[in-house]
Amino acid sequence: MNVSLVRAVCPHDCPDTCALHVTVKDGIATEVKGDPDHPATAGVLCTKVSRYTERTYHPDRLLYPQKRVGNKGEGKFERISWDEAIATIASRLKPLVAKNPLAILPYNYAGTMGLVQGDSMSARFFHRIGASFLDKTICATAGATGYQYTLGARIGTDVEQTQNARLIIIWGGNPIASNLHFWTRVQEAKRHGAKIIAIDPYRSLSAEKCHQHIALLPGTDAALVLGLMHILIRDNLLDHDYIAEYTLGFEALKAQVQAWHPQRVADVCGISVDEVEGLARDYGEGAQRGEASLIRMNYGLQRVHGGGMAVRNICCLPALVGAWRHAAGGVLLSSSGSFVKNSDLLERPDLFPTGLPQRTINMSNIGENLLRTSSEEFGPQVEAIFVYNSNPVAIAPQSQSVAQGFAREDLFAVVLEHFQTDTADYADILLPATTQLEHLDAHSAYGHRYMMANNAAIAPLGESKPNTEVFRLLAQAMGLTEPCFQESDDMIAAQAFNYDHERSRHTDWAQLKSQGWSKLKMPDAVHARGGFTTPSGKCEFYSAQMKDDGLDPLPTYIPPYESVASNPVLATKYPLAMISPPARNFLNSTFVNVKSLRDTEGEPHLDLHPDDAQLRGIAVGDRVRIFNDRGSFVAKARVTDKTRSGLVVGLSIWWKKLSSDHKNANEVTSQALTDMGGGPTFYDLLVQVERVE
Ligand SMILES: Nc1nc2c(c(=O)[nH]1)N[C@H]1C(S)=C(S)[C@@H](COP(=O)(O)OP(=O)(O)OC[C@H]3O[C@@H](n4cnc5c(=O)[nH]c(N)nc54)[C@H](O)[C@@H]3O)O[C@H]1N2
Ligand SMILES: Nc1nc2c(c(=O)[nH]1)N[C@H]1C(S)=C(S)[C@@H](COP(=O)(O)OP(=O)(O)OC[C@H]3O[C@@H](n4cnc5c(=O)[nH]c(N)nc54)[C@H](O)[C@@H]3O)O[C@H]1N2
Ligand code: SF4
Ligand SMILES: [Mo]
Repeated sequence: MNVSLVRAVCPHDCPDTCALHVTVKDGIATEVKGDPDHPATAGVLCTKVSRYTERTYHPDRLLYPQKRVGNKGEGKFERISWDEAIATIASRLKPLVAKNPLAILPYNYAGTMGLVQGDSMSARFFHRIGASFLDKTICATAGATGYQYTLGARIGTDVEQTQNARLIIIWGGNPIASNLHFWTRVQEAKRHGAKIIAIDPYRSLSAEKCHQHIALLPGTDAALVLGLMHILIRDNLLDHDYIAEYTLGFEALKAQVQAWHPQRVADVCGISVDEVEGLARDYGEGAQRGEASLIRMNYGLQRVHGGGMAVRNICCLPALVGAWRHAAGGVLLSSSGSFVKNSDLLERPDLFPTGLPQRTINMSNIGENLLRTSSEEFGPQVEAIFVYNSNPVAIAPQSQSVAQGFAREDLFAVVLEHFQTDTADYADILLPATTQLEHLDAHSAYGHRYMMANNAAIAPLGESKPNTEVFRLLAQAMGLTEPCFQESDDMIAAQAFNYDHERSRHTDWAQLKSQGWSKLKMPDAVHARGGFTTPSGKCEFYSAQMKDDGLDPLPTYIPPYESVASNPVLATKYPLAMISPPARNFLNSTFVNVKSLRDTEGEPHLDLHPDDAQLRGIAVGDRVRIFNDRGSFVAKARVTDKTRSGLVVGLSIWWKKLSSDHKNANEVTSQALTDMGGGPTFYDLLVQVERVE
C-alpha cells in the first residue's frame, strides 16, 4: 500500500485557519488531522473538519457538469460535457459583453478562504470582460470600517498571547463554536487566574462557561461602551501618557461621553447599573494595576444598524487605559491586515477595459439588486450571475426576495459548487468544483499570523475542476489571450504573498509548500508605541474621515432599525427581537448536508424565554411559526432562560430544502444595511411567534 502524509489547510471561513495533515492511502484520503506542530492549531480540529473526508466523498458530490431541464428552483438537471457547458456559458456571456458587460455579475464569498481558489483567475476574468464588481460585505465590512477609522489596519493582539491576559472580554463572539483555538487559550488564562467576561444577549455555549455574562439587548453595544468611557474618565482610570502620545481627540471624547451616565446606559442596554459600573472597574482598575486586558471582539455585535459604530467605540477602549502596552492586551477583531498580499497581481484590476463604466453591486441585498430593472441610477439590469464559493439563496437576508431574483426567467445563472445547494437549484448551468483536498492553494488567516500552503492530497473526484481551471477554460472560450489566463495554480500561489516585505522575507512559496506554514515576523505588541495606520498615525477618538463620510466623528450610539425601543409601532405587531448566529456543527450553510453533523444539530430550533413561551401557550418541542412582514419559517421550540425575555434565537444556517417547510431564518431577516461598510443586519429584526398544530 502507498501511504503518504500531505500538508494542507482548512479552507473554511473561520478565524482559526488550521494546518492539516491529510493521510492518503492508494490515492484515497483516509484521515484529516490537525498539525501538532503548528502553534495555532496544536493538533486539534473542530468536529466539522475532522469529518472532512465524509464531506469530500459524500455520495451527493457534484461530479460532472449539468444543465437545467426543470423550472428554476426545481433542481432538475441533465448531464452534459464540459465542452458543452463552457460553450453554452461563453455563448450567453458574449452578447452581454458586446452590449453592456455590467449586466454580468460574479457572486462569491468565502466557501474557500484560499487566495487562489477565491479571487484570482475568476477576478481576472470578470475584470477583463468589464463585469460589475461585487461589494463583498456579507460578513465583516461594518466592523472593518469602524476599526479602520479608529485604529487603521486590522492587526490586533496576537492570539498566541491570549493565555497571558488577566482579563478577557469575549464581546459578541461564541468561540467554542466559531473560534475554538482561541477558546483553548482562554481556558489556560482562566487556570492562571484570569477573569473571563462574555457580552452577549444569549447565554451561548461560551457565555455559560465565563465568570460573568452580561446579557445586553442586541444592537446596544455602542451605548455600553459610551458608559464605560464615561466611568473610566469620571473615575480617572486612564493612562494619561498613552492618551497624550498616541491618541487624537481626547477632550472632544470627554465632552461626548459626559451625558452617558450609567443609568442611561443601563436603560438602553437592558442591564443593571451594577453591571455597567462593575465592567468599567474590572477594565480600568486592572489596567491601573499593570495587568493585561484583552477584548476579543467578534462578529455578533456587527450585524445590526449601528454595528460599525459599536466596533469603533470598542476600539477606543484599550488606548484609554493603556492596554496596548502589553503584548497580551488590546483588541483582536481580525488579524487579516497583518498579511502583505499581492492582491493586484492575483486579481488584475488593471485588466478592466479602459473607458468603460464601472459599477459595484452590494452582495448583502442581492435580492433587491436582482429584482431591479435598468435605470439611469442603477445601470443595466443584471442579466447573468456566476455564483461560486457561496450559497446566497440560503445565506443572504430576506430570502424570499433572493429566491425571487434567482427565479427570474431572463436571468442566466451559473453555479459552481460541491453540492446541489439551495442556490444550485436555480442554476441554468451547474458545474462541479474540487474541494480543498483536490486542489492547491495559499492562505492567509484572520485569527492568527501564519502564511499557509495547501497541497492537493488527492486527484479531483469525477470531472470536478478547481475554480481557477473553470475560468481558464472560459477565458479561452471567450478569446481572452493575455498570458495571465494561462498561469497554473502554482504560479498564482507563488505570487500570493509579497516576500520582499520584512514580515515575510524569511520564507517563500517553495518553503511554505514543504513546511505548510510560516509565521509573519512582527512585534508581539504592535501598538505599544502607537503605530496606528490612521491618517494621524494615532488612535482616533475624533475621526475627520468619518465626518467627511457623513458620520459622527466621535463615538456615538446608533439604535437598531427594529427594536421595541427604536420602533415601538412595529413592536406592537412584532414584539420579539430575533438573532440567528451559527450553529456549532455547521459552518454557515456548509456541512448542513453532512448527515452526522446534521443529526447532531437535529432540526431547526427556536430558543425562547419561558415568559414569552407561556404568553403564547408554547411548550418545549412544540412547532412554532416565526414571522414578520417579510416572511415566515417553522422551527421546534426550546423553552430556555439561555435567552432573555423579548429575544428569540434560531441557530443557523440551515439549508432550506433540508428543513421541514423548505425555509430558514433568512425568511425574516432584512436587507437594510449597517451604518458603515454596507454590511447586512442579520441580527436587527422584530418577529412574532405562534404555535402551529
Ligand atoms: N461552527 C461555526 N463556526 C463558524 C461559523 C459557523 O457558521 N459555524 N461561521 C464563521 C463565520 S463566517 C463567522 S463571521 C464567525 C461568526 O462567529 P462569531 O464572531 O462568534 O459571531 P456570531 O456567531 O454571529 O455571534 C456570536 C455571538 O454574538 C451574539 N450576538 C448577537 N447579537 C449581538 C449583539 O448585538 N451584541 C453582542 N454583544 N452580541 C451579539 C450571539 O448571540 C452569539 O452568541 O464564525 C466563523 N466560524
Ligand atoms: N441568518 C443568518 N444568515 C447569515 C449569517 C448569520 O449569522 N445568520 N452569517 C452570515 C455570514 S457571517 C457569512 S460569512 C455568510 C456566509 O455565506 P457563504 O459565504 O455563502 O457560506 P456558505 O453558506 O458556507 O457557502 C459556501 C459555499 O461554497 C462552496 N464551496 C466551498 N469551497 C468551494 C470551492 O473551492 N469552489 C466552489 N466553487 N465552491 C466552494 C460550499 O460548498 C458552500 O456551499 O452567511 C451570512 N448569513
Ligand atoms: S473550521 Fe476552524 S476550527 Fe475547524 S478545522 Fe477549520 S479552521 Fe480549524
Ligand atoms: Mo462570516
